[in-house]
Amino acid sequence: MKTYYSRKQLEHNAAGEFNRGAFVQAFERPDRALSVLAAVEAAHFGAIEAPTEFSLDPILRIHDAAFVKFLQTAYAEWKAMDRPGDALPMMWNARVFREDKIPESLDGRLGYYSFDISSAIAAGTWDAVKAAADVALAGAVDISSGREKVAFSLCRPPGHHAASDCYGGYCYLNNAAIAAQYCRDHGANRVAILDVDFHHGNGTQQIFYSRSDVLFASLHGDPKTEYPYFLGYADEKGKGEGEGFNHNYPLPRGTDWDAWNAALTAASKVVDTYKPDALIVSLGVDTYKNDPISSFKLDTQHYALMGQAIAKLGKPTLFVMEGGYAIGELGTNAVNVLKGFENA
Ligand code: Q9C
Ligand code: ZN
Repeated sequence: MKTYYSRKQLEHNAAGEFNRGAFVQAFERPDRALSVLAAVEAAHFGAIEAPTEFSLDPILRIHDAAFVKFLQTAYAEWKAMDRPGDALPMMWNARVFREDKIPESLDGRLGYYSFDISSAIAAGTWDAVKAAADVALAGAVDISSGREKVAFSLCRPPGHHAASDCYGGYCYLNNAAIAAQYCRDHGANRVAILDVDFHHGNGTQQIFYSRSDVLFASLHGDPKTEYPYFLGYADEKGKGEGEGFNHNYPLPRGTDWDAWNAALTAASKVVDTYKPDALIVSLGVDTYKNDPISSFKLDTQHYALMGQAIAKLGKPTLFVMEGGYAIGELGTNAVNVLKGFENA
């Protein structure tokens, strides 16, 4: 299996994040990518390549142009105002304001374009998120052209929380959505996105909610108790043209492999019935029992079973790395999915 990876992705390095009232080391840090890279190397999977540089066009098929511009300039604007540290929002549009005004000031735009405080914009953020999108696109080229049956895009920062014009949850550009759209624009009539990250992929859902050409199926912690709290319920089925093409499987705290696998079987049926030309897997392994910010109980050996089940769908498949914060075991768990897929 070919892996795409870019060292530029290490350049996003937040000074820290707020967790339970304390400013702590960022959970989403450069070491995450290095953990996965080391495990891929140790598995002798085949070539690990840097992506070619794509233009902004495939990103702008998914994301709003002013939003992308904002991501590119926000840090420089922050520093031009002599602010310390990373650019962080201090206020959000919380239902009680009007939504048709984009503020001029940077503080206003930080609040307008984000949904949480956990996603700092630091010096290298834009270069890293652009590289991660390129990593996803390189994999999309391979599977949409038929050159490869499967590929792994080792993306970091992750992407599935990023909506068309809103960032958060450590995500800035939606790598999986950008890859899915690239496949649509290069021969695939239908693309399915299977999101196995612990958290609901609210950004991916929002992007494709009114569309029938990209199916979204997500297994995740129940938003009643888990981040991102405001989306991911089972009754979110898609709207208009997209009705019936969005499938959420919220699961309770403490969910173990058996219960998780039952939901995977249900989601797999939905994907299979859809008959996609390509499958994108939003591969988060924060379902792991020792993940520091999640509450499922999957163990290392279960990730190979997950990969096996995904292989049974028999589709050209692109794995796009999302979350996973138990950095010591992150690489092993992610690569176990890939091994399970390869050995199926
Ligand atoms: N400060 C992904 O797994 N909540 N994102 C953090 C601790 C944010 C997770 C709470 C969790 C985002 C891609
Ligand atoms: Zn996650």
